[in-house]
Amino acid sequence: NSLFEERKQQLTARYEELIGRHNEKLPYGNGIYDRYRYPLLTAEHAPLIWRYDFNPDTNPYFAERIGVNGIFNPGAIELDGKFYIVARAEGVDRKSFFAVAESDSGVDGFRFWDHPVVMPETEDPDVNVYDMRLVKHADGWIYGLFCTERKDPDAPHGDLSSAVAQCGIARTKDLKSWERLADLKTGSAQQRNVVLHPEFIDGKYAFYTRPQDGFIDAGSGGGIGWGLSDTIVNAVITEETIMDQRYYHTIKEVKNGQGPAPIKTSRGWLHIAHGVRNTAAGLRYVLYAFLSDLNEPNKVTYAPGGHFIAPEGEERVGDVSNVVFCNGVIARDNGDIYIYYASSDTRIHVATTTVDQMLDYVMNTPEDPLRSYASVQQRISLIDRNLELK
Ligand code: M1P
Repeated sequence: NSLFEERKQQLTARYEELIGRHNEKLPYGNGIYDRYRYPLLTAEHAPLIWRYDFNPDTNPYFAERIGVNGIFNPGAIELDGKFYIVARAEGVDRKSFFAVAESDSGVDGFRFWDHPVVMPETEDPDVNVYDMRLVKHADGWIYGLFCTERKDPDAPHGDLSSAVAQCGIARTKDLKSWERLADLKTGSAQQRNVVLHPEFIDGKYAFYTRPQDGFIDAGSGGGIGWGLSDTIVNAVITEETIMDQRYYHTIKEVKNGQGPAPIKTSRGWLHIAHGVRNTAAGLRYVLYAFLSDLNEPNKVTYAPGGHFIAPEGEERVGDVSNVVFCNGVIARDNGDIYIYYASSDTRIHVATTTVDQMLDYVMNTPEDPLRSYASVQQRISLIDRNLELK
């Protein structure tokens, strides 16, 4: 039938054009990182075979059968010189799943594999899984730590929204077959944004955590936590300490969370995290960066004030507007860094920088002075030094 054929051809051509689109660095930048013109992955990048029934007998209109709502919050890893993203794909049924896309350049040409990741369940099936942090661990495995969400069994009758978030753990050698391990056990009722540190600490597996009282609200908890486990199979953290706290009137007043696993540099571990504050328009998520000690990665050594990436332009609008979120970064041996971040729970972007630029940023940007008067003093000191140089 001609309608079927016409639509199939048009959509296939449009899809290939989208995947083949060359991306370009935007001019000027801020000396810390560069943004790019186009998002790398959007719902439109989901393969047509995921969404359409290609049989004209059962789909005469070439209609979308199982839609995709968004592609966001990606984990990222480099394997044999190729760039891989494990994206959070969200169907129109609101369920998220993981899907691998690969690219040669890291800034364009990302194409999804035909099949999404089949993530095995535990005895207590996940209702929703999302936000995978990929880590090449010193033990030789690639780990994917992610949020597993289930309905709160203690929610009062009629409350169909309360959920329990915990950290799911899986490992792989090839991103294709995944071995699911037991969920991480900690003392906290809720855990999201849990990240495995790439090296052993005192012979143990080390985790960045984010304990919370409630599913959305940090309550009396929150902050980026830290804990050790003897094993990764049936991992348990018995002592969780907060290494990066929330703080009044900062970009991380309401909550914060570790982004990807930190990058090892000569000066310390380089972290990218997200900070959240509340506004009349709802929660605002921005990214911030900090450095921690090489031998004690839970000791923060440099903490620049304010955000490092905030939503701009089209990034500001989406399913959950005014959000940037990052759980994937690739640091190459030559010092180049690719920061994969998502905007407004809708699409994926890249920002590029280098280890040297990021170290310059974290070590030479003043800390948040926590009061307007002190902020003015900080700025006047910069202005006066500049006036002498003019
Ligand atoms: O909707 C914004 C983000 O909200 C959550 O972030 P956090 O765990 O810090 O509360 C996550 O669900 C994340 O996926 C989402 O992007």
